[in-house]
Amino acid sequence: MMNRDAIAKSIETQLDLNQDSKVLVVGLGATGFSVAKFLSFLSIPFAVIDSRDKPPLNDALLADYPDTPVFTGGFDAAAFDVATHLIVSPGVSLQEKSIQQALGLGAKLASDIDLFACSTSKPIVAITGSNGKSTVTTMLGVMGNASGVKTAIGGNLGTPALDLLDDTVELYAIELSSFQLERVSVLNATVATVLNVSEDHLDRHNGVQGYAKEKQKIFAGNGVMVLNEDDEIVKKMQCDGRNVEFFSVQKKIGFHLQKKQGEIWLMNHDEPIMRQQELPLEGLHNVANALAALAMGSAVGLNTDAMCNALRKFKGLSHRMQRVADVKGVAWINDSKATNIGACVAALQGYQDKVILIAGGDAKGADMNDLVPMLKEKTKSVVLMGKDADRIDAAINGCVPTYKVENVKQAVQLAATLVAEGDSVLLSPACASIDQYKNYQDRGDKFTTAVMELVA
Ligand code: UMA
Ligand code: ADP
Repeated sequence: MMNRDAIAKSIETQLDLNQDSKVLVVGLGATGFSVAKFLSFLSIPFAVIDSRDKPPLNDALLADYPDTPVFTGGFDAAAFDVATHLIVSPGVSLQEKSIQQALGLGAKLASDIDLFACSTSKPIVAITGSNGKSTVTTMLGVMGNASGVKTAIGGNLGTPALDLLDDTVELYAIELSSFQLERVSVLNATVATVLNVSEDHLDRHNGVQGYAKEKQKIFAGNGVMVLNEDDEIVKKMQCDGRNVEFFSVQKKIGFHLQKKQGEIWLMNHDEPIMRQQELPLEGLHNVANALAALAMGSAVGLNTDAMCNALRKFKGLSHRMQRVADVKGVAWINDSKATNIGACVAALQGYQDKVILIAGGDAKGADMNDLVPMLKEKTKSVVLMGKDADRIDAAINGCVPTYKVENVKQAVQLAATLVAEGDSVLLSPACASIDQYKNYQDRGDKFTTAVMELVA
């Protein structure tokens, strides 16, 4: 973190924001609260607004900053009218009428990520993509720390970027969602990647192209671009005059795979760096994630041996292809974080034999027909739950046996009646969980509990 005066100056220069500004912090979740703390630190006056009646951090904010004007239960136009700057949380759509009106009247838009980027001179590694962001961000954290470089990880991953700022941190690895990127103007990451682009959040973005355009904003500035050679949309993001590094699990380019004396090696161009079989994570998509992480780590000068050692020990994150139990020869896998089609496809691709799939929830406007070829190839039957169960069933249209249930617990109970020894039951919903659960963790935990009840 730079000193207070340097940060104030940087924010004034880059965001035209100073102690005379009237800032409205829109959203009082984790992001809004981090922004409030940060503005207080700089003595910049602000008010907070949230459309919810009782935003999650309302009480915490009032306990710490009792004099803050807080508006809840709607987006009151009066609060917006006086604002010179809006700092809008990622959960709030920029298409909100009051936001559009305020911007039309000349208010400036900024985000917590802008404030963060203005406040550090340390290298920032920025990661986005439809899938693999959290895995790659966490890999960079373990690789950085294993290399003796104090690395802080956060952003969409969980800890708001502003809460990571600390003098002792030497490297920031920040996961960014398309919602965060759509409101970023200052980032200039030392190295950035778009891991992949598949349909997601189409309910909030203007088609896949609009969604990809938001993701591309991660490259604003002049840092190194790390691009996925295997992704048609991503590889076209290459800009002239920029340092570019590729990764690929299909072609021999940049960080890639090569067979040597019967073994597959992860390569840094011509240099073999580790054997694929040393990676504990399942699935080719995780090999792609490791290559992307290695490319980014190398771009910021991390030590190759230390990075590889960290990857050898990295067992992955919960709710991503996590084997929760083996019951009578049947593997039960929790991939609740598969909240879009791309993640579910990647999960199924990893299987040789057909699985019993538990899917469904909120499809966020995605075209479920895109999932069907993989379902035909890799599933014995599909147990469907949640808001868009009927839409998925209509897309499957009888080409695989389907069963409809009310929730994930019933899905486990039903799947248990379908299995034979040697089968895998995979929860990889291809949908968000918010129609029925608090979040994907809650859905994954309820899956695990139901599986454990079977064991008992
Ligand atoms: N909300 C309202 N009214 C408001 C403000 C928010 O209804 O005035 C709702 C939103 O629609 C949303 C929820 O409240 O459903 C939370 O929104 P928020 O902006 O307050 O969220 P934060 O608590 O600040 O958390 C955000 C990210 N959440 C979202 O983008 C929805 C967190 O990512 C992130 O970890 C955190 O900032 C710190 O950077 C979570 C997420 O689900 C994990 N991200 C999505 C994803 O990964 O698919 C994008
Ligand atoms: P994100 O943070 O982008 O949601 P995660 O690392 O949390 O990514 O993984 C989310 C889901 O996507 C999990 O189901 C995981 O198995 C799957 N996944 C991870 N990496 C990839 C990838 N490179 N391509 C496709 N799916 C992936």
